[in-house]
Amino acid sequence: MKFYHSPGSCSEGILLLLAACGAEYELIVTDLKSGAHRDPAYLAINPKGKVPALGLTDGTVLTEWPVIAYWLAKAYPDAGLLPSGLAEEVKVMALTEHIVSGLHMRGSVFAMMPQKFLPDMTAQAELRRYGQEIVREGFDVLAEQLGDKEHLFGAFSIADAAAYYLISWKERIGIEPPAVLESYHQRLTSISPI
Ligand SMILES: N[C@@H](CCC(=O)N[C@@H](CS)C(=O)NCC(=O)O)C(=O)O
Repeated sequence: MKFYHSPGSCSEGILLLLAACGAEYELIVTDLKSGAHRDPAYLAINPKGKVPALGLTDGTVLTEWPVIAYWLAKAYPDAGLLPSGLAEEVKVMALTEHIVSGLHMRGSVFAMMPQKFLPDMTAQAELRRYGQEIVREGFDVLAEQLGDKEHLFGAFSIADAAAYYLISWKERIGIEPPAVLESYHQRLTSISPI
């Protein structure tokens, strides 16, 4: 497999899952800062111009964080990245989706890059505050779900890998997570391959 990754981006969460699966893959750094994701060669692989992307051995390219995570969970069942039973599985999927589509794509993107959306500085500050509020509420949801467990749903799951990359951005977002998430994030960092 080929894994297209940019350091510091959400693809770091997928790296955590690849390590948990013991998957063999070639790491292809597609650095967002240098604009490599807009190169025609990369757009031919993922026309959406985003990371992560996972090229499978049959030539299929998987995109979208929750989809790649779901595929890994199903392709490497021994890693136990999703609980057994549909009712439990969809709870993990729902929180994963909330982290990626809600807290990352709306909250953190507005908080970290308001200038991408609005030219006016005052409006940018307002959008940043709006994004921060989404993440602040999201961190509270994660802290509540975590409680005194080691991982969000007890055993390590795809939701933890999503939470891992989001919490890694706390300084750029400008929100301090609750203390319980800080120690949880340190535990996840200790199993990260990078
Ligand atoms: N919906 C996509 C979003 C992925 C995404 O936003 N990736 C960011 C890095 S964290 C990216 O590639 N940004 C480049 C850009 O938007 O130009 C997914 O779930 O994978």
